[in-house]
Amino acid sequence: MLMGAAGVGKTCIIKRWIERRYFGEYIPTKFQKETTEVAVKGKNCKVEILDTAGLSAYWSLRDSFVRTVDGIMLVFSLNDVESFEYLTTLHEQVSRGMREDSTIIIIGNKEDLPEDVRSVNYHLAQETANKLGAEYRETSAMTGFQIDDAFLKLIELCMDKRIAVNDVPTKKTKKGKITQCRQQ
Ligand SMILES: Nc1nc2c(ncn2[C@@H]2O[C@H](COP(=O)(O)OP(=O)(O)OP(=O)(O)O)[C@@H](O)[C@H]2O)c(=O)[nH]1
Ligand SMILES: [Mg+2]
Repeated sequence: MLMGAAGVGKTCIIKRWIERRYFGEYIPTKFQKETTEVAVKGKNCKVEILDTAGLSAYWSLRDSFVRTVDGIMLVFSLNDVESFEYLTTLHEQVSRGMREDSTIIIIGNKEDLPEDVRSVNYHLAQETANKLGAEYRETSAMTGFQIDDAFLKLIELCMDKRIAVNDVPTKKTKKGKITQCRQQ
């Protein structure tokens, strides 16, 4: 699921990944689902991507799906400091609602823009992501920069976390009964 302020590029990021093209026109999203398939760690994965609204009128729909997803991309735009500041609030809300075995990655989009219009520097964004315990990637839906990497990283993290949280090893008792034990 992609979340973040309006106009940061969530829909363009998805279109770049799935359709390998840049869709530059801005049409505000209400809520939509896209599907694709990708090989990760030698396994074919069917990936469902939820594209959510930055506009607050549609947030109730967005928020009702938080608990259902394996991974969340929190997206801000590198030339929009308010969209970056909003991430901390969003992260707090999402962390309360999401499942224990789901994962968050933070994305600074519009990396193609020149330095003079950039208002969030790499180190600040990386430091914030560290504090929130999330990976950070800078992407450009326009050029395709790190788009594959961002999605593949999130999918890998989702797979690893799911295994770590849900892998409950079994052991045999003296009577041969199988019991489950949590890892320490
Ligand atoms: N320069 C640049 N512009 C981008 C990039 N990605 C998106 N844009 C522009 O940003 C605008 C908004 O992109 P969207 O993908 O529609 O934004 P969104 O986050 O889905 O917006 P909502 O659906 O309203 O939440 C578009 O007009 C794009 O042209 C990028 O990587 N670089
Ligand atoms: Mg959109």
